[in-house]
Amino acid sequence: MKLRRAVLIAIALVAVGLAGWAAMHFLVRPPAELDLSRSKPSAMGLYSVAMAPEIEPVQRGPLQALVLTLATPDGKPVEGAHITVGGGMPQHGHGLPTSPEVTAYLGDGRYRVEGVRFNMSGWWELKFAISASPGDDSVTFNLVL
Ligand SMILES: [Cu+2]
Repeated sequence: MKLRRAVLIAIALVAVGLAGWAAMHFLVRPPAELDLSRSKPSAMGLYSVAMAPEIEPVQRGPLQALVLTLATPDGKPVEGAHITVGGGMPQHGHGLPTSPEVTAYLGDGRYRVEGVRFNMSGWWELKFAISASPGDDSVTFNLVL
């Protein structure tokens, strides 16, 4: 009988854990005031940045690409930038499932970023660390799938 009770307690704990996990992943709503704009100044204002997914609307599942356009605040294209990509789901505490990278410079301050994948619905952040002649800066875009 002791074993049976232990098994029941274990099952109950697993059920509570699963319910908590499900609540965290499926019931949490993105913040109401989330900035979903696709163009904005970088955090320190060194760059004007625009982020354009190649296929709209952005989908959950497939690998996809986007174009990041960098300009100075007065509108001159920024060439020769080194850009790294990070991000994740702030409400889930995990990062990106892939490691997106800049694969091509397209001219006029436009950089192609490949290898982006969103494997869950919800609020995602895409963070770009930018290093070019104006200096080091970063920008974060929000997406809700
Ligand atoms: Cu998630």
